[in-house]
Parts: sequence; C-alpha cells; structure tokens
Amino acid sequence: MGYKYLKVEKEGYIGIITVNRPEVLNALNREVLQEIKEAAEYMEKDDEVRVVIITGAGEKAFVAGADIKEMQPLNAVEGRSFGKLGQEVFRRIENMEKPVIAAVNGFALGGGCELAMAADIRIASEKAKFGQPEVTLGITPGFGGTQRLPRLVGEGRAMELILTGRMIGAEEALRIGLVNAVYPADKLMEEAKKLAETIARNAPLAVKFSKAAINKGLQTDIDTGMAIEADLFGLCFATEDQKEGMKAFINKEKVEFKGV
Ligand code: CO8
Repeated sequence: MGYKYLKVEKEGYIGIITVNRPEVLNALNREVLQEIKEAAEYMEKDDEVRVVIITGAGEKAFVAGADIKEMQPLNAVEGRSFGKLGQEVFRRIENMEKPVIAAVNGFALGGGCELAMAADIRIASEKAKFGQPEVTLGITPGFGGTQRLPRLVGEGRAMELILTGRMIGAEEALRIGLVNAVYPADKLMEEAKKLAETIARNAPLAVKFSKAAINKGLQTDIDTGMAIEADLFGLCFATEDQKEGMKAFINKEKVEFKGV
C-alpha cells in the first residue's frame, strides 16, 4: 500500500519503517500514527520479515514529538483521544511478535522518545538527543512515557527527566540504559542492520517466544513469570527448528532456521 508519511521497505529478512516528514522533524500527527500502525501490521503479517527497524528521515530528527500544531487547539476530550491513539499504536509495536529495533538518528523528543521506548532495542547516532519536554508545553507525556521511561531507566532518573523536561545526549542515554549502543551518524543504519541480521539468523519462533516471555514476565510476579517461561520453553520442543538446531550442533553443521 502507499504511505503518505512513511517509507516502508524490505531488505531480506529486515523490514524498515522510516517516518518521513522531515520538514517538521517527523512530528507525529494522527495520520502518521495511523500509518505506523498499518505498517507494523503489514510487517507482522509478512512471513519474510523477521526483524523490524524504525528510524526517521533526514539528518536532524528521529521524531521530534507529537505534532504541536495539531495538538494546540484540542479540548480535553480530543486530547485524551489523541493520547489514547498514540498509546494504542505504540502498544501495537511493543506487542509485535517480531523484534523491533529503533535506530535513533536525531531528536527523539516527547512522542519520539516514547516511540523509541516502544521498540525492543534502541541504538543511537552520536547526534541523537532524547527528552520528554511535555511539561514545558503544559502537558504530561501521553504516549506511554510516564510508564516506559521509569521501567527502562528507573524511577528517580525518569522523574528528573520528565519533571525538568531536560534534553540528554546519546552518551548520557547510553549511561542510563535508555539506549544499548551509540554509533557515528553515518554508521547507524549499517549497525542497525547488522544487529537485525544477527537476530534474524536465530530461530524465529524461539526469538518470538523469548520476547513474549520477557514482556509478559515483566508485568507479573516472578512465579507467574517462571510459569510463562516454562510453557514457552516447552513449546519450543514442538518446533522443527529446535530439532534441526540441536541436530546441527551435535553434527557440527550449520543450520538455516525456517521458523517452523
Ligand atoms: N510538532 C510540530 N512541528 C514541529 C515539531 C513538533 N513536535 N518539532 C519541530 N517542528 C517543526 C517546527 O515548527 C519547524 O517548522 P517551521 O519551519 O514551519 O517553523 C520545523 O519543524 C523545524 O523545527 P525548528 O525550526 O524548531 O528546528 P530547530 O533545529 O531550531 O529545533 C527542536 C529543533 C529543538 C527539536 C525543536 O524543533 C523543538 O523543540 N521541537 C519540539 C519538541 C517537543 O517539544 N516535542 C514534544 C512534543 S509534545 C509530545 O510529543 C507529547 C506526546 C504525547 C501527546 C499526548 C496527547 C494529548
């Protein structure tokens, strides 16, 4: 399908979604959010795609937030509905069965930082800047930031970042665990693809179950989490990839996982 605000591409096992609205630093209006949801659903259904990368078009921004011009006139009911739309789209990304990598190439502010946090792994360019500046605009983070930031960096750091609206650079984001790695700007996509390829070479169902075990387990007590892990671990033994993967190890051969 055609997208107005996204570039959606496939390279082998990798699906790439690029938010493409550089004239406003890739700001998220309703249409962009809707398109991101459609692209995520398209990637989820496509059996060739094993890993998804999300990035932003242009040199400056990953996503500089929700569209402030679109939000400015909203009343309370409309504001809540806009917030709910962003929450729903980002939750859809988080709940994708396939792993999602955010390649943060520039400003990731407000809704942009929240989009990156909905991905499973974040890597950043040296030029990336992160922040939740909502309180400087008279609003709270509304696309999951108050929930995901403390889970990722801890309550104290999240409180400071959200209550001050302070912007941080890539190195600080790395130090506090908001991103996993920082690369020179011209190497970011290459590194994102290398990471995606490493994941894509592994058994797709085992990757999918591992993601599910982590995400579901983090929302419950440890005994329930262990039960979730045991069930998914058991399910792996019903797959061809487990039989082939272990046989290949024993016979000192290479394996091409099929995802069945
Ligand atoms: N929305 C709309 N337009 C934007 C946005 C945005 N978030 N960010 C940048 N733009 C536009 C600018 O208005 C400008 O347009 P124009 O050329 O027509 O004036 C163009 O992009 C380029 O931006 P700048 O000229 O400002 O570029 P600078 O390099 O000078 O500055 C910054 C870059 C620092 C990133 C700056 O643009 C900025 O501060 N942007 C806003 C960042 C921000 O506050 N983001 C958070 C938005 S709030 C949010 O995301 C809430 C999510 C939850 C919503 C819940 C709903 C109820």
